[in-house]
Amino acid sequence: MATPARPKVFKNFINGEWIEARSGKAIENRNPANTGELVGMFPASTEEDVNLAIDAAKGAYDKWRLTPAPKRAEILYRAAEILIERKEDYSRDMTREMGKVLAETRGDVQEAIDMTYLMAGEGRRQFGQTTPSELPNKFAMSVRTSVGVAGLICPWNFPMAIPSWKAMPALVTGNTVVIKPAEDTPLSTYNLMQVLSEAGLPRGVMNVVFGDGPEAGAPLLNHKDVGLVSFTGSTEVGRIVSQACAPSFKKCHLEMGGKNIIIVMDDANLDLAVDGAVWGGFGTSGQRCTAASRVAVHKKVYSEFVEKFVARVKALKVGDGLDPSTDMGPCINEQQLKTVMKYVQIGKDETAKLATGGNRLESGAWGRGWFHEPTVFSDCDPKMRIAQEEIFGPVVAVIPFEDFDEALDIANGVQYGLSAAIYTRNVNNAFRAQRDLQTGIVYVNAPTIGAETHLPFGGIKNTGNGHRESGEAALDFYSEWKTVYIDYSDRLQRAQIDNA
Ligand code: UN1
Repeated sequence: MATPARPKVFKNFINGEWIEARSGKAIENRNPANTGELVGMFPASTEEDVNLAIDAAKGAYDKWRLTPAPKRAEILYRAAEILIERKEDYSRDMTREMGKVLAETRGDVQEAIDMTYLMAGEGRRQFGQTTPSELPNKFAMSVRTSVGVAGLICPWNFPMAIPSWKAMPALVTGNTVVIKPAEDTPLSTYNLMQVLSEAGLPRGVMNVVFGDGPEAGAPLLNHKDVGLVSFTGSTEVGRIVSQACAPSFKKCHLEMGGKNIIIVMDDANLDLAVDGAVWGGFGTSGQRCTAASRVAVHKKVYSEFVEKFVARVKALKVGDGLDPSTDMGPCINEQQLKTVMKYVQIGKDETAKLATGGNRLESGAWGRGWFHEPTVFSDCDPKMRIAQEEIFGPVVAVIPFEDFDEALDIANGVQYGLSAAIYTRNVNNAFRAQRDLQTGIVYVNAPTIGAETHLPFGGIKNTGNGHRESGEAALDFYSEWKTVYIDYSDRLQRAQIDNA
């Protein structure tokens, strides 16, 4: 199926129709590599639009939850097939609205495809338990049930992957959805919605409301008909989301900040570790929750590592992600670029050593976008702000350490706990690290990025609130357990405790 032409002026998708926002106002979606290019105008939705979307989702819920899960899944299979056909077009759309290089936006669409297939498979699984009862002629089991209307609030850094992480498990377990994409990357969610609609998703089952967080996201948090909320974004906003969900006891999943580390031991394959640090630190311009924004290196190999790492970082080509020779694209927007510049100044003031980078790129074509040099600070103290706070940009802090225990203390000495990596050939240290690193994800001899869709994704400490996305773990968030006892004895049987 060929990709349909995308309009320039977009609408919300509510109850199976593309409709204008009540406010009549729009938000510009511009290319961060070339701000002169307008990708599209998207609705600036408000509470009225969100309420309409929630009503539609509520109206569609009973029929959808009663549709057999394997039938729900067939729609997901079809959606995945269409995504495969349109992968190239949607990847290009994504690079234009988000800036990351084409190889990475292809990966983003691929991640959506993988997640859609995975969750389609769950249509025929969603296993519960059957177990003996303590009483004769009695059957005991547990089944997953849907929750209701799911409110999904998405970030801009994985514009199709993360909406699919949330929408696919929500849909296959029988929930209906209202999704609010990030205002910087609405087109990729438009594309995903278009595909699901063509794949046969019934009207009202998934609704898209475009707009910003306070106007179009917040109304999802307080609405009595929303049963669960999933949010990916900053820890600061996550706290607001959590508090807003608390009074009505909404199920609330939060995926927030990270300050992920790569530990390089003295027995590591140093070239491999350099490869990992470059990719982990500067892939997606450092704009991943899982980005390796800290690299801790054993003193014995410190100078050799820094020399090799800095040489590789200096050679990265920054530019428009549609150019195949580009290694790293721009920051997502002006505000994010300013945050990066602010932290570079903080690093200098803290007297970290600026090993490379440190400047906005403004000459020539760079001047049209939000570009920043890939930047490395070396000789960092682990307590420095650049080694503690999430920057979400192309800035890496390199920290020397004396021994394994100190490396672990550095790794765990931050408020976040998403992803960590260790490069070592010592099996004992590898196993100790996977046990003692306080993160939801650990890599050995691989960088902090690159999570696969069929395993749990998420973090501890100020990164998460106890739930996981991806894999079977996602089903635990998007469904409720129901325990069912069937007594076929034809008499009142009291449970063991009531007969004691
Ligand atoms: C994110 O950084 O927000 O593991 C998600 C990875 C990707 C997902 C990252 N598969 O880097």
